[in-house]
Amino acid sequence: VEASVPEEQREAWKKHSAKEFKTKDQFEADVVRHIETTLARSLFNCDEAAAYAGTALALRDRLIIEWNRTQQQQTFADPKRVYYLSLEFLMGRALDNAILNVGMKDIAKQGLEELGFRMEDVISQERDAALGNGGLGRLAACFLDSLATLNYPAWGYALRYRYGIFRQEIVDGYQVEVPDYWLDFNPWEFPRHDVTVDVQFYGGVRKYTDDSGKQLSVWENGEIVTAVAYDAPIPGYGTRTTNNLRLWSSKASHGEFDFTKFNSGEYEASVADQQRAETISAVLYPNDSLDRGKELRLKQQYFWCAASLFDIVRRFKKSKKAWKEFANQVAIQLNDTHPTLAIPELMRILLDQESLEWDEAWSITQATFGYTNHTVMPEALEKWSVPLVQHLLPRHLQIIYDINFHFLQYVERNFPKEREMLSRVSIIEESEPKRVRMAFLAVIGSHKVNGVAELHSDLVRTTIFKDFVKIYGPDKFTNVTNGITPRRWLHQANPRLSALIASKLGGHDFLRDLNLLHKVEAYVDDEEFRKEFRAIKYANKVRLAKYTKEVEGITVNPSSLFDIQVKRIHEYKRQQLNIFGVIHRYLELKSMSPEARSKVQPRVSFFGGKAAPGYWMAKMVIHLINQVGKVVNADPDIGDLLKVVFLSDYNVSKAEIITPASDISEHISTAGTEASGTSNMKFVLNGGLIIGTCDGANIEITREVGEDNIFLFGNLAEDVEDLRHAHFYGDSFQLDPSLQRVFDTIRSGTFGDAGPFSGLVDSIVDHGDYYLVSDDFKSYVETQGLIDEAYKDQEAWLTRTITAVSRMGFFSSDRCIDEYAEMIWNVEPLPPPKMNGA
Ligand code: GL9
Repeated sequence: VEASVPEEQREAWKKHSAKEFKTKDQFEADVVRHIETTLARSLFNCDEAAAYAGTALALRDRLIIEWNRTQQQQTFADPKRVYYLSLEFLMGRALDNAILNVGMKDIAKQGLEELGFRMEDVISQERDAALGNGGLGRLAACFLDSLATLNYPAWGYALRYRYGIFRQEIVDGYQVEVPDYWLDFNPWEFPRHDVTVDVQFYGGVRKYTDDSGKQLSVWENGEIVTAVAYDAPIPGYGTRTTNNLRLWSSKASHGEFDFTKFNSGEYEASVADQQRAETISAVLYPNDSLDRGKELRLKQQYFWCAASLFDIVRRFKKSKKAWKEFANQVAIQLNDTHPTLAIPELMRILLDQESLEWDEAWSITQATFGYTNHTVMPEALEKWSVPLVQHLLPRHLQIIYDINFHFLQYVERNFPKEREMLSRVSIIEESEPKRVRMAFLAVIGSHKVNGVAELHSDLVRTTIFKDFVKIYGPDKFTNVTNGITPRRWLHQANPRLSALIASKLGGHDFLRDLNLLHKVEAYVDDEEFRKEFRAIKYANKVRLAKYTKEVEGITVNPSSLFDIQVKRIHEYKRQQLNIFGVIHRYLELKSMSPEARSKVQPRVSFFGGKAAPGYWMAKMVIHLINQVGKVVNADPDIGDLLKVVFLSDYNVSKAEIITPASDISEHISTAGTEASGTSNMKFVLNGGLIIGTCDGANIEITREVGEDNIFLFGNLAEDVEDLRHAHFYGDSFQLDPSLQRVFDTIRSGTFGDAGPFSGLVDSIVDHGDYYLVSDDFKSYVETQGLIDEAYKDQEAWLTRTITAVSRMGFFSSDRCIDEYAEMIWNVEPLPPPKMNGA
C-alpha cells in the first residue's frame, strides 16, 4: 500500500502527522487548544465542565493515534480476531481510565493544577456511559479492558442506545425512573458515517434455481433500516494496543425524512418512518434477568447481529481467504443468548449469499461461535414466539427450523431408544404459540458453552443443558470463572491502596499480573504496612460518609462497621433478607438496657441498586429500606448504633466510591441462583470481607482466601429443591419467632403504611417463600452476630482483610480472558504497534 503513494507526499504526511503529547507542557497545550478552538471558550469562561471537555479531547487525540496504529497493525498482520457481541457494555467513565491506561496520571494531574483545576473535580464532570443493567454489562466492560491490556486483537459490538439505563431518584421513599440521555457531549465516540449497513426486516422468502441448477433462497421485499457505526477507542493498560468498541445507531435508510411525503403536505408521515427507524437503537431495556418478549427488543437484537456480522464478514473477505478459513480468522463470543440470531444470520449469509452447501456452512458456524450462559433462572431464558419471528425474520425462521431438523435427526440416530428426549431438546417449544428456545439454539450453534463460576457451570451441565451434555459429550461445556479489571477496581477506585501495594512490591506490575498480590501476605505483620492499610480503609469510609451526607443528607460515623449491599434489586439476591435482618437488629436494640446497648458494635447498613421498572416486588423492597431508614435514623434511642442508608442511583462511578469503603459486603443470594457475582470480588480486593451464601463465585473466593476470611451461612444449593417442596407440602409453615416479630412490626405500621409491604411479607408467609428467606434467616442473623464480635478485635480483622486481599489474584479479568483465548477462541496476542519516535 505504502509504495503506491509518491515519496514527497509520504514525506509531507510524515512531517505533519499528528503528534501525541508526551510532556506536561504538551498536555496543557492540547487542553488549552481544545478549550479555545474546539469549544470556543477561554481562560475567563472555562468552568469545570469545559475543563473536562478540553482534557477529554486532549486524551482522545492521543488515544486515536494509538487506535489508528493498532488497527493498521491488525489489518496488516490479519490475525485471528475476537468479536465480543454484547447488548450491554457498562463502561462508566472513560477519562480517568484513559489517563491511567496511557500512563499520564502525574502529567495530567500537574498540568490541570497549573491550569487551575483539581483532577478529581474534572474527572467527576463526566457522565457514566451506562449502556447496561448490571453484572453482565460490567463484565463485558472489564473484558474489553483486559483484551486490550493483553494485546488481543478484539472488537466489541453493541448498540448505541440514545438512553442508557434510567437514572434512579427516590421520591417519598419510592423509586422514580428518569431518562438517561447521555449523548449531549460524548467525546469518546467517532461517528463513522461512511461505515453503514442496511438491515432488512419483514418481507418474504423466494426460492429460485441458479444457472448451475442449484436451489437457493432469497429474502426480499422487506423494510430497510440503516445501521451507522460509532467507534469508541478502548486503551489497554501499559500497552499501545487500543482496540475498538463499535456501536450501531439506527436511522431511516432514505436519509433524514421522506421529501416526497413532506412536499405533499404529509409532514407527520414524513417523519414517522424516520422515527420508527431511530427507535430501534433508542433505549436500553432495563430488565434484569427477565425476558419480556417484546417485538422491539427482537428488532434490536437482529439489527445489531446483522450489522455486526456484515461488518465481520466484510473484513474477512478483504483478506481474500477461502471460506474454510473463516473460523481460523474469526471467533465470535455470544454474551448470553441476546446475540443468538447471529447464528442463523451467518448461516443465511453463507447459504443464500455465498452459496455454500449446508454442511460446510454449518461446520463454519459452529466453529466460529462460543456461548456464555449467565443465569439458570427459568424466567430469564429467552424464548421468542414463532409467529413473531416468522413475521419479522421469515428467512431466519426457516433456517432455525432446518438447524433443528438436522439436530433432531442426529439425536434420533444416536439415541434411538430415547424418543422422549426429542421434544425436550427441540429448539421449538410446542407451546401455544410455539416458541424458539434461544438458549438451545445458542448451544447447538456453538462449539463451546461456558458458565461463569464453578457451581454455575455445574448447574448448567446438570439442569438446563443436561440433555445436551449427553448428546455432545461433556467437553463442549466448560467453566470460566468471572473476573474484574484491577485497573479500574483497584488502582482507579482505591489509588492509595494501589500505591501502598506498589511501594512494597516495587512497582505497579501487579496491575498486569494480579497473582503478584500474593507477595503482600508477607507484610501482614508489618506494623507500618498495617497502619497505612488501616488508615486507607478509614479514609475510604470517610469519603463515603461525606458522600452520604452530601447526597443523601444522612450523617454516618466512619468508625462504625460499614455493611454494604449494592447490586440490582431482585428477590433472588435477597435484599429483603438483609432489611429484615436490619429490622431485627433495630428491635433488639430497642429492647436492650442502656448498659447492654453500650456494648453493641455500631453499624451502618448501606443499600443501593435499581429495580426494573415493572418489577413491583423489587420496588417494594426499595420502599421498605427507605422507610426503615427514616424511622431508625431518627430514633434518639439508637443514635450511631444503627443507621440505614439507601444510596440512590447506584452506577459504576458510584461503585468506585462505595466499594473501597466496606468492612462487610453482602452477597446473600439463594444458593444456586447467582451465577457468579462480580462485586463480591471487587469488595474483597479493596480490603472488605464478605457475608455470603455458598453461591456463585463466593465459592471460589472462599477457596482462595480461606474459610476464616469469609462469613458463609445458609442452605446449600443441593438442598434448595427439597426445601421449596417442603414449603408447599410439608407440615404447616413455621416461621422463626424473630422473623415473625419482624413481620408483625412491619404489619403494625411502624415503618409507615403497611399496605405496600403486604405482598412482600405474603410472598414468604403465604406463597411458598421461593427464595428461602425463612430458611436462612436464623443463620443469617447469627452470622451477623459473629461479624459484630469479630469486628471488635480490630487487629484480627485487619489481618483477615490483608490476607484476603493478597489472595485475590485469581479474580483478575486478565486471567479470564487468557482462559477464553486458550479454551474457546484459540487466539494469540498480537504485539502492540510501534509508535513514531517510541
Ligand atoms: C448475570 C449474573 O446474574 C451474575 O451473577 C453474573 O456475575 C453476571 C456476569 O456473568 O451475569 N446474569 C445476568 O443476567 N445478569 C447478571 O448480572 N444481569 C444483569 O446484568 C442485570
